Amino acid sequence: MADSTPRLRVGMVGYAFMGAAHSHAWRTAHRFFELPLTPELTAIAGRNPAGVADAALRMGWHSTETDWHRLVERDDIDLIDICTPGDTHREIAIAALRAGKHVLCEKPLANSVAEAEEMATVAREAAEQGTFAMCGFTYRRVPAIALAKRFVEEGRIGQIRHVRAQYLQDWLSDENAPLTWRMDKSKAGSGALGDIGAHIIDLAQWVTGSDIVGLSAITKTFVTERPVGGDKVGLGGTGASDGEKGPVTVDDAAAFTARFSDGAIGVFEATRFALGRKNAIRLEVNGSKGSIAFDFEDMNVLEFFDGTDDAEAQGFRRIIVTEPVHPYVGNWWPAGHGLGYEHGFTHQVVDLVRDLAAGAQPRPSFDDALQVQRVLAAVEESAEASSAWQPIEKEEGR
Ligand code: SOE
Repeated sequence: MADSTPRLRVGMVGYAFMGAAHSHAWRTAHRFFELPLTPELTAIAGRNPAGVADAALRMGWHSTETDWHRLVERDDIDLIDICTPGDTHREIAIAALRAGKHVLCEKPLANSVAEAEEMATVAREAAEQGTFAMCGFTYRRVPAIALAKRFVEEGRIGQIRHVRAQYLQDWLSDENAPLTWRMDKSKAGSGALGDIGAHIIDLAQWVTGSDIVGLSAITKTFVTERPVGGDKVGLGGTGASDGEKGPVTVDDAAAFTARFSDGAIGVFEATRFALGRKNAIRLEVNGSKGSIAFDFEDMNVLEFFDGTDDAEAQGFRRIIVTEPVHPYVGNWWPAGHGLGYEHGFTHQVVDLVRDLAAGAQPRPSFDDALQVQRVLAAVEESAEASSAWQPIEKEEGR
């Protein structure tokens, strides 16, 4: 029988790593979750005609464009999904919103606070007309992280005192790993800071429900030149190089201490040089009543310490977050079977589609992402000023 659910016709820009993850989510969400709108993979855009045609075939898109402007102009598209490097986000997002298309934009929102402010302003105006923008901080939708937030909201952690957040990768540890766009400030805005530090900033603020109000930071570029010739898509590139080297213009690692609006203190670290750590997003929160700890390398588990338990029975418990009562999990497999990296993207589509159908602002909004951008900028400013304390302006739009 034909599916009579109205369609959400999606146009995606970019088809590398994030494009593949988003395509999977658009294809999958309505097959596991009941959605008020069925996503349709209407068109995909990329500059290389052969590359985009191949991507469309592999990822299930119905048509292609070689210029994103065409995608934005098409009247058979309801939402533009931006999966390109940060230097293109502002222009595409603003054009799409002004054309009356909803937007999902990869993180970090932009390459500077000024760009992010402009995007947030246009998004606020568009929201008044019922056109919405969302930023893709997908890890919010990992069930164990969503459960951590639920525990905070239920008061199980009490008054939060400490936030410890790390995002550890190691794919640049090898000094001969080739140069890619992620090491080019003009394309990526910053290095480990914006690429992965942005995720832990967003997670820490979202889980605790409290904003970073000031910080002191250091950044470091360990390897200042790398072989050119890497591909432009994945993380490590092809490695094909004739010995020529080019400059790395971003940070390899960033670390900072922070104060939160609710009085908690935080310690943050983002690096691509933590040899042996592949995608270790670690978040630990200690409060007056309990603690929670998460590590993405064991992503189906949330550790929880309940300080109200009898002293003799106290200890961190390891909650396997695969029960139907846990966030998002009931729509997938029987308990204990586990979810993976891609499910966060699928849950992002689920929440986005439900909000759009309800005429509600999906979160994280561009205002939420602008606040993260202010923290990123403060880290860079502090690092440049010998770690001087940087206060962070409160984001009024949130
Ligand atoms: C590369 O460091 C990267 O792909 C990030 O860009 C993603 O946001 C993160 O989820 C995984 O690592």
